[in-house]
Amino acid sequence: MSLSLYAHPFSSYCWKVQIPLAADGTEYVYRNVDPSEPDNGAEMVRLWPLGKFPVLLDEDDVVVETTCIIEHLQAKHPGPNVWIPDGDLGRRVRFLDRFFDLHVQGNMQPTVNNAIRGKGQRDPYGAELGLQKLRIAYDWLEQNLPHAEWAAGDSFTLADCAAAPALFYADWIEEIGDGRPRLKAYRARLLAHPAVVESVEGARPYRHYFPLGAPDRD
Ligand SMILES: N[C@@H](CCC(=O)N[C@@H](CS)C(=O)NCC(=O)O)C(=O)O
Repeated sequence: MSLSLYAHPFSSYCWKVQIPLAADGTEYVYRNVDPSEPDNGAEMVRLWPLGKFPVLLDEDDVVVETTCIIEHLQAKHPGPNVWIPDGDLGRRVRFLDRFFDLHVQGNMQPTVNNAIRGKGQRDPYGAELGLQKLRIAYDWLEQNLPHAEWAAGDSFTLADCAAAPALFYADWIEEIGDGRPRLKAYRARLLAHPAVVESVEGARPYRHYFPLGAPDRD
């Protein structure tokens, strides 16, 4: 068995896959696509010309899109965790996975893009619309997260793999705040999970990459 993950330690979507790999204790080779290791980035684009990461290479099988990568891991390299349960619970997990990717990550990304882009390419209106939607997403989570440890109940699933990086970085852009105690406590539980701690610590040397300036916490 040979698994390689083309990824960047600071990338939120890479955390989403690093977390289940770490939680299951799955062995793999980390191919850091940081510009300081250009061969890895070039190889990744050969495998996946769209250049989005992470990319999982399982022998000759190129697997992309984080949710699909985690499904692949569950099917081909199962460990102690069940990332997508069967039945109604599985449907809830899939929905929450979409929620964190689309409505949390998706709505913080315009603010990040706005900060990265040069003059004349910025979109402050799109960034503000994203922040409005992000606040609505926070409020929805505050109302709808279960009274349980994790997003879909008592077990740590795909939904939590998506939630951890999404809420980690979203809070740097728009603080969840004391007005949303359930969501704030959920983020804190995620950041205490050993597999998440591994990704947070792996990203620490790259915090200067955060275009808005990383806050002095977490
Ligand atoms: N839907 C994709 C999103 C992946 C994604 O956007 N990754 C970011 C890094 S966090 C990326 O590749 N950014 C570079 C780019 O968009 O070219 C997934 O779930 O894998």
